[in-house]
Amino acid sequence: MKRFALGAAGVVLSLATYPTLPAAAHDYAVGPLKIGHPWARATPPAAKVGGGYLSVENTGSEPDRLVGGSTEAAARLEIHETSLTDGIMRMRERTDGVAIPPGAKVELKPSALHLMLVDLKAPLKQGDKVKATLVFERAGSVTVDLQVQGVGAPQPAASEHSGH
Ligand SMILES: [Cu+2]
Repeated sequence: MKRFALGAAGVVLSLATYPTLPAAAHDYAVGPLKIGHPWARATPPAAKVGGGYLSVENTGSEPDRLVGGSTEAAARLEIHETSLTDGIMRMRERTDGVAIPPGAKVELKPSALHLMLVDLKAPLKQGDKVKATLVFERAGSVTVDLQVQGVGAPQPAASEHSGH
């Protein structure tokens, strides 16, 4: 009886801990679009905005466009572009969205095209998962988990990205 109880506890423990392991395949698909490793950067306590990053690969033969989205973590999810002008980093909203041509893989990453979580309901904490819904003109919408990584994370910590 004692042995059985221990065994049952072990099973419960392994099930409970599984979701917290680093996800080897943290990818999503909608139609011919593949969404790779969505993540967000942890924010300082008083921050009202946070950055979200991912890749979109179009394996189909028709052009598509990321036109917007929403997130449970903030009032708005905007598409921004960072550019360096006169030595100053500036961000502007890309109201026309992001083209995803057939065969292309578009990266949303720090200091470039990115998602901006505007008016955060709470700071983004490392280790959190934040749901975000992305809307594409042709493929429709898909909900992904943004994995929150450290404040200074320049790129995903997952080993699959170490070659970048
Ligand atoms: Cu921004």
